[in-house]
Amino acid sequence: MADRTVADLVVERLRAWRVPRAFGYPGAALAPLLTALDDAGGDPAFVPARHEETAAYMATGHAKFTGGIGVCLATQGPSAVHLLNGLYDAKLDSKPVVAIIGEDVSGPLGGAHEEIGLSRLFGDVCNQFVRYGRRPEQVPALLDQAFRTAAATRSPTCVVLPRALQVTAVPDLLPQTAGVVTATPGEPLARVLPHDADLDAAASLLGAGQRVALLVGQGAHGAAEEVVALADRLGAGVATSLLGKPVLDERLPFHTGVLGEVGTTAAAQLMGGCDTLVMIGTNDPWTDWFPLPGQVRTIQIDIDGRRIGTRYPVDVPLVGDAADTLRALLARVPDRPNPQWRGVVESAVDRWRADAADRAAVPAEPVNPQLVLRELSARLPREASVAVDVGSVVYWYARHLDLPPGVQARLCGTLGSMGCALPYAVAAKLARPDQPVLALLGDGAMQLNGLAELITVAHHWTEWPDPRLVVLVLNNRDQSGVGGGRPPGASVDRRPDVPYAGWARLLGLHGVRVDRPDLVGAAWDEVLAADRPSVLEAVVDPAVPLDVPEPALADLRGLVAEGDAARRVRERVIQTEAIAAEDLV
Ligand SMILES: Cc1ncc(C[n+]2csc(CCOP(=O)(O)OP(=O)(O)O)c2C)c(N)n1
Repeated sequence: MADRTVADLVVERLRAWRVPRAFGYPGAALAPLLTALDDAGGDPAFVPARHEETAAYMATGHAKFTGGIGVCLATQGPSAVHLLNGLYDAKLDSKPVVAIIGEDVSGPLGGAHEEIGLSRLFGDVCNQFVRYGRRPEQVPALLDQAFRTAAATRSPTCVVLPRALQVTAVPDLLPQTAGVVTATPGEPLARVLPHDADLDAAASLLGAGQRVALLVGQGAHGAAEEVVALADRLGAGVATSLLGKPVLDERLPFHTGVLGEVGTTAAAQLMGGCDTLVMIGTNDPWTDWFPLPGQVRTIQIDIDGRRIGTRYPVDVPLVGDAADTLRALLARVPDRPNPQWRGVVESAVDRWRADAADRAAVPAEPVNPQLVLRELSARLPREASVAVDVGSVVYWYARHLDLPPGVQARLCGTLGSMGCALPYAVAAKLARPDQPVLALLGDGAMQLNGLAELITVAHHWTEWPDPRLVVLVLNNRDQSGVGGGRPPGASVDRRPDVPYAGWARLLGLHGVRVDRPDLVGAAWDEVLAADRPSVLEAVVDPAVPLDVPEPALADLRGLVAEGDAARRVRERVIQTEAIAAEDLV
């Protein structure tokens, strides 16, 4: 039997961390590790992508859809550079990913073939942990530390493994011999709860509030019951961040929908009218749609103390798990329903829902993209996973797709990088091959990464018990970069048209092109019943307006009144915007 090598050790550590698959792009500097993965018989599997960027999105998508740690592999130089977007997505949306880079630089350093400064390149995106493996006995603990740091900090980490190290033979490592640190997989889960005094302060702040709004983010996953209990206890209205959309059943009568530019008028009105704001597990960047400065008293619940106050001034910070903290709060907050405020919120929700239906019914040339999302809403399988790209589709997803409880939907929320939906969908499908997956994207995102990753879909689909992976391409031929809403004109370059459904058929998949509003429902029925993955290409109108809700802060921008109060308000506007702008850099 061949000697056990460091590459075999790496595979063992991946297994110890229960990594089901690693996404990547092959290359010579990774060859020993890829051979070891080949020998591993699929435990873990290696999933090659068409591009390192999409491999990194797959790893991040895996983390987003499964709650596990994503793993991506690349080689030095250009291959490593390509990982960056996917890793920044993980960093900005707080997801654990481990990137393993194979390196094989020969020749004079400082200009050798494919030589780049990997530590510096990854120093920002993986600022919690970037390390080189140097000696075989370091490798198990090195990987454990990369995994544990990624999990504990909810961020990407990076390990560089020189090819020469990967091929080094290792004896069976003895525990705790000199220079050897024993490896320990697994992240010990801590229960994080705020101090009693802070919970008491939050309860008394809530007791004094008359018009309470809850803003729910992705950190509240698993806390839906507690959020609804608190809303009912206080007669509060609820809005979510874009990432928090799947947390709560959107059919609740006091659920105003997504807040922000892509969101609903009802959510903007909720923020405009409340006097008390409870932010739960959210790092929502759309601060212009938050209540006016000085309007509310605020509680923020977040498991990560570093997130407190980064988006909005906070009166009572509560650092803790969302569900546990809300339960502790519920034990202190008396029943104090407020039918009048609830009534105001519910009428805003009713008005918004009627408005949304009207918007989707407006005739367009040829199809209104909002109609396409509404027709899906009526048919969305309850066990589906939905991956959403960046572009105008986010607006339609946020406003028109009702997610039944249980449906998972994920997007590149904070980085806002195009080209993520197809790789996310692949990761979601490989994690749950017996359930349907949808990817929703524009023609630009399809051309950026989608066309290529459809090849990955075509390569894998016959292994899936439920072969449905439906790719919706909103083909508006618009290249303006603002995601529709501009009438085509001389200054707007048109995106080259591509037969997306035809490309699917060429790959042996199913493809449907729809350019009539009355056929959209039937087209959805067809792709959702297909016996293989499908592309539904909807030819939609680029001129449909995005209809951004009026932001709360807009009123203040034109403020001309003089006096101390006005100056203080202006200062807070500037301060709030500076915080938001800084965070978005
Ligand atoms: C990687 C990347 N490149 C560019 C952008 C800027 N951008 C945001 S939306 C958009 C247009 C998206 O086009 P498409 O996918 O066709 O969707 P549409 O909005 O036209 O429906 C662009 C260029 C981005 N967010 N990410």
